[in-house]
Amino acid sequence: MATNRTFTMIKPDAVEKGHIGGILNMITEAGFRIVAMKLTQLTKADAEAFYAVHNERPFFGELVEFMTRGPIVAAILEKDNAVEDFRTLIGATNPEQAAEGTIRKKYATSVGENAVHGSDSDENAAIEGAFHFAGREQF
Ligand code: FUP
Repeated sequence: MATNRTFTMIKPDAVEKGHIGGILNMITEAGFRIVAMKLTQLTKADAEAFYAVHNERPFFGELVEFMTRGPIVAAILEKDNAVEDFRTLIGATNPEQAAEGTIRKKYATSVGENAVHGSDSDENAAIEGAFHFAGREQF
């Protein structure tokens, strides 16, 4: 299997509640290697660009407001089959539908405040990782 990479954010809700350590522990226990990581905060323009695919949706304003309200942890993760396996680890967007043992089941509170992001394709993982990290920040 090819080794590949995905991009994640620990979102403002989870950072506010002190769940950075718990979430990183679940990520590393699941076999992901952290190849880049930082605590940062999205500007309104950053969030609008990151979620541009949703800009016609009714929740877009709330999503941008939420994602900019405090710091996030941005990280690039490496593992065989990283994108798909990380989507499995985080669970469904709506925590009520998230499987037992997933990050969102444990830490998310609603569809909007759902604790973590995970890229949905290899192509988006590369775009999202490059949005946050220079080549020399990726190990
Ligand atoms: P996911 O890939 O699981 O993060 O989910 P989506 O790409 O479908 O949605 C991106 C973000 O939009 C979610 F993390 C939360 C937000 N969202 C809402 O706030 N309301 C919705 O009904 C759907 C998504």
